[in-house]
Amino acid sequence: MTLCAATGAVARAAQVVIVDADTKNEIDDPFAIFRALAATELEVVGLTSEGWVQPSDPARVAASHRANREIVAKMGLAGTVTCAIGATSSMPNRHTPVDSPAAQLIISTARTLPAGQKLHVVTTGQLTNLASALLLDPKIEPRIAAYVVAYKLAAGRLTTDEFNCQGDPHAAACVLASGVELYVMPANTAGAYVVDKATVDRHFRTRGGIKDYLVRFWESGAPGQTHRTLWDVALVEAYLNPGAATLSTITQGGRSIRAWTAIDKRAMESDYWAAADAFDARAAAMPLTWDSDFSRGMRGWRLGRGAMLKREGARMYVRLVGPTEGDIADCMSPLLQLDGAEHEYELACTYRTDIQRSGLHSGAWFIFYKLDGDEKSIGTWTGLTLKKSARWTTAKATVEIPTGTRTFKTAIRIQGRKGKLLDVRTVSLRRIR
Ligand SMILES: [Ca+2]
Repeated sequence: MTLCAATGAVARAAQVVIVDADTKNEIDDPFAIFRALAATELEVVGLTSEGWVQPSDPARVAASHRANREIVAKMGLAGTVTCAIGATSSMPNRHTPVDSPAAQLIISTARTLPAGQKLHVVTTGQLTNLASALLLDPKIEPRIAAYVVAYKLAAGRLTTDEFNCQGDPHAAACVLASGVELYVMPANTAGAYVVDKATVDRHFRTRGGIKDYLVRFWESGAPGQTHRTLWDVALVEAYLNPGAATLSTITQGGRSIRAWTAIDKRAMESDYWAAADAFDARAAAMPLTWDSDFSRGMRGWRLGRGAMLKREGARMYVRLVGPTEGDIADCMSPLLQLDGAEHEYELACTYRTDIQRSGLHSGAWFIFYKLDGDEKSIGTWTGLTLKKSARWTTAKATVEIPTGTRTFKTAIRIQGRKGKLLDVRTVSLRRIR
C-alpha cells in the first residue's frame, strides 16, 4: 500500500468497487453480491442499497440494507465492507438528486482515489444512488466507471422500458445523459442467465454461512421454482470475465456507451461455481493467509531482518535476502489459536528462489512452530523446504497438529546463503482434517 502524502489518497493494488443493489427485490442480487465479494481481484469497500418500483416506499430500501448487512456478516466481511443505506425515494426529476449515506459513500470513495484510478460502481437495481452522487458532486464523474444491469437494447438503442429503469426513470435518464464511463448489461441480454436450483443445492446446501443463506433466499423468494433467471449475476460475471460476454459500443445522445449484446452463459456459470467453491477454502484458511493483494496490509505478518515488500506490475510480494553466513532473514506469521485437538493443515505458497539446496534450518524454507499452552514445542520438528525455481512455482506441505497444540505459527526463512533471494507471493493455510 502506497500513501500519497500530497493528497492523502491511497493507491490500492486491487480494483476498488462499490456494489449498489436492490437486494431484497429479487433473488439474483444476493447471488451477484456474493460473487463480487468473493472476487480476490476486487477490493469491495461498500455495499449500498436501493428500493424498487414506483411509488417509492422507504421500507424497501431498508429491507435491502438489512439483507446487505446479513450478507456481509455471513461472509465474515463486517468491518471490511461498509453497508450504507440508499435513497428512500426515487428522483423527482432528472436534475434533482436524492441524498443518502449511499450517495455520500460513492462520492467520498471516488474523491479519495488518486488521479488515474477510477471507482467502479456496480449497480444491480435502480440507478438512484449513482445518479444522485453524480448530481451532488459533478467533479466525481471522471473518477467513476459505472457497470449497470438496466435498460433494454432494441435495434441498437438503449431504452428505459425496463424494470430497474422504471423504478426511477429520472435516474435512468440522468445516467444515460451524463458523461460517466458507462457499461450496460441490458435486461434482455442478461435474461439468458438461467440457473438450475439443483445446481445451487449441489454447491451451497448444508455448506453453512453465506451458502445456506443463499439457498434460503432462493426458497423464500422463489418458492418451488426449479429454474430462475439471475440477471444481476450476468452483470457481475461479464464485469469480472470480459471473455464471457460480447461488449459493443453504442452511440446514443451524442455519447458513447458500452453495452453487452450476448453472454456465454456456460463460461459464466462455470466461473461462478469455481469462485464459490474457492471461497470456502479461503474462509477456512483466512488466519495465516495472504496473497499478492496487499491493499489490506500483511494481515498480521511481520517483515523481519532481510525481508522487504517488492512490486512487479500490479503484484506485490515479499523478498528475503540471504544474510551473512549463519544468520537468518525471516518474515513471521501471526499466531493461529488452536483448540488442542488433533488436526491436519495444508500449507501452500507461491515462490521463486535462486537457492540451490535447502533443508530444515538451511537455505529457503518455512519453519513451523507448534506450541502447547506453556509455549513449549510439541510433536516433531517439521517445515517446508523450497526447491530452486527461477519461475513462480507452488510448494505444499501437510502440517500435522498433534493433540495438545494450542498455537501454530510459521515463518518464511533464509538461513545462510549470503546475497541469495527468496520471493514469496502467496501463502495459504487450510485445515484439511
Ligand atoms: Ca436487482
